[in-house]
Amino acid sequence: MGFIRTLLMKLGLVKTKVGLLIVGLSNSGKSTIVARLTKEPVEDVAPTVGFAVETTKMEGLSVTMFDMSGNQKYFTLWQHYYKDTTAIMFVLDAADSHRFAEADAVLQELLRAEQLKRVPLLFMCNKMDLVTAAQPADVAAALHLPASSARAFQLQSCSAMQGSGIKEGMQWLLEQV
Ligand SMILES: Nc1nc2c(ncn2[C@@H]2O[C@H](COP(=O)(O)OP(=O)(O)O)[C@@H](O)[C@H]2O)c(=O)[nH]1
Ligand SMILES: [Mg+2]
Repeated sequence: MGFIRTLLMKLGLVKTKVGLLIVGLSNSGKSTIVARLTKEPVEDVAPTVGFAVETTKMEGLSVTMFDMSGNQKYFTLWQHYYKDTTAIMFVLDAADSHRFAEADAVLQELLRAEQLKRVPLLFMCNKMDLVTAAQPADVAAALHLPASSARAFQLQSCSAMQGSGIKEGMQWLLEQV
């Protein structure tokens, strides 16, 4: 983190709290990414029922993570968290191309939300350790990722299993808040 930012934080001039909304289909790897960020063993991650909330310290910031189920029946539940959301992470299982259309629907729902219009979004192209994983360019096309938009947007390849790409993605995201 830059010296100026640290100084501004000490002076109370920039935000020190981040509300991170984590969304994606079930089984995409959201909770495994959260476990990576909170340094819990990734082997212990169990399927999430409904949602989970965890707070961790990163880059001097207090990051509260709302790990939301991607199931469409929870759409209304997400909305309760929009007002506290200052950053969004969308997680995709890049190896599960059968569900790209479903993931696209969830993502478009999120992009449409008026309250989140200016909130930076990190798109995690997860499970890149699998040989069957789609390439980021193909994912960008299948999920209609914005080529340019008013919102800060970044596509990051990662493997929550191997722990690669997570730190880079989060560094970018936390610089945007
Ligand atoms: N191969 C591989 N498997 C992963 C990766 N990330 C998560 N998984 C596995 O995918 C399954 C679902 O992960 P989980 O974090 O529970 O997904 P969630 O439903 O989105 O929270 C688990 O069996 C994880 O071990 C990854 O990067 N690579
Ligand atoms: Mg989960």
